[in-house]
Amino acid sequence: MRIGTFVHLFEWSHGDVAIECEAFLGPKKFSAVQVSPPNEHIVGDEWWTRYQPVSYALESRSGSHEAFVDMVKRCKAVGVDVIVDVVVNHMAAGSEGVGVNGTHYTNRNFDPLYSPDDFHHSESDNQSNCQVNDYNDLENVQKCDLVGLPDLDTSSPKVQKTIASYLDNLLEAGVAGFRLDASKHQESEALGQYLSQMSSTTVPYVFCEVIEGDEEAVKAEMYFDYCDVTEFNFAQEVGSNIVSPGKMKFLSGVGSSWGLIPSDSAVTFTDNHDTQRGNAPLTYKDGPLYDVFNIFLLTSDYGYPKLMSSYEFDDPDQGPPDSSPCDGHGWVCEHRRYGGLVAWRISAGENEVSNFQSLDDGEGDVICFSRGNAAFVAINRSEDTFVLKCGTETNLRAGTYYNVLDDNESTIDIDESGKVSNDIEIGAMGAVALHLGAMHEY
Ligand code: ARE
Ligand code: CA
Repeated sequence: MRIGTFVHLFEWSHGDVAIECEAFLGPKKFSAVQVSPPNEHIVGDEWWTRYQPVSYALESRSGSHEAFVDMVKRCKAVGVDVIVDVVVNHMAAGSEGVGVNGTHYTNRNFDPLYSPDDFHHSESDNQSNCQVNDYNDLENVQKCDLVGLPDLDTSSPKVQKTIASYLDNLLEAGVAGFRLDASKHQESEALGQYLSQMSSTTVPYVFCEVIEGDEEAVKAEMYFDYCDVTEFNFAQEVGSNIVSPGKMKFLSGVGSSWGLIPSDSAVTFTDNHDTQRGNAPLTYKDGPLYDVFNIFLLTSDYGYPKLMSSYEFDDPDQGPPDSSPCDGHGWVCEHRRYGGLVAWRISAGENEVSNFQSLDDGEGDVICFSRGNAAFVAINRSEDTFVLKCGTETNLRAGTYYNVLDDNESTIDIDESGKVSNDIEIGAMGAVALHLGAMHEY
């Protein structure tokens, strides 16, 4: 079971990530931060320019090589690992261009890294390739170009060596993990091969971006030997029980019995940088209901949760604001709202969900559960204040606890038999979370 929590600081600059590690992520005990691809990419204001690599120089919209190394060092010093978004399924599209670090490229030619023969290509013409257009066909998904992006031949020894050396460079800078972008579009054995060619003695944490669609050719389980895998169905399945009222009561036992991949392989999230522009059930735009979803994400015993931290957007292509995050100018900073739950998860540890109760006479909007004797949460998804009755079982030992979702402003007493000692009001779309690590008097 994963006791950690990580956060994707989407499109934050290296300098701002370093500050956030020191000011918030470290003190709150986040295990890691996922950063946007740090390597050279095409020029442009859109966020997705970062997914079109031009070279593996660590120069990007987020900052210079020097700033990158400084960020990794500063985050590490406060106990926060840096997970890099690694884009190696493909390179930049187009017949010609220049990257943000001045590297010039032409169609399928990225001197000195890759030449046209290092890419999958048509039999008769190394300047063109098929397009990904049939998700039922493994070859098509893995060997054709994804949205027009020249597809690297990841089974080629030369390409594998080049990728492994990029990964080694990242580890040398102190990076602790990788998100392998578009893993679904790379043969899993080939992905395993380049990972095994790294020479660094550091063993990174690796997770693969695989969106397993119904009836599609690529399955998440093909990757389990090499990496954890993004479980996109967690957001869909759990989200649908949060979006509609009356269904919170169904959230006991989220896991394999729901058709999800094994918990130990799953990276979970409510939304990510793609789905918040696509089919996410809830995003920051949904206000308190989205908070309920994130609170469930972080208190669930399933998967390794990743919080999304966004900037506000109307246009889905829009790049990040030109200001410092979390100062109110265009950044959402969702992760700041749930900092207390990171320590809650650490207290909950390996304990599975127990004592799951539906508290509102079958209405199904208010639930509570415990994680062993270490942590307890009550979530009110209704539009009204709910009174958590004196006498509700928590499984906690007697004492006075802070509600960690309330910046420790309020305290709650638990009696000798593990029950709530007084009636407690939980606001609409609110929650109370208590754990052994946040007791008032002990
Ligand atoms: C941009 C333009 C395109 C243009 C292209 C080349 O938007 O119009 O053709 O450049 O010039 C991101 C953006 C893309 C962007 C790309 C490169 O989302 O719009 O293209 O960067 O700049 C599939 C993949 C999955 C992928 C999603 C988006 O399987 O791997 O599509 N996700 C990752 C990243 C993205 C990133 C890329 C991959 C590429 O997280 O941010 O793209 O590096 C079903 C299927 C899924 C499929 C999904 C959506 O659910 O089962 O497999 O996901 O539909 O199509
Ligand atoms: Ca591919």
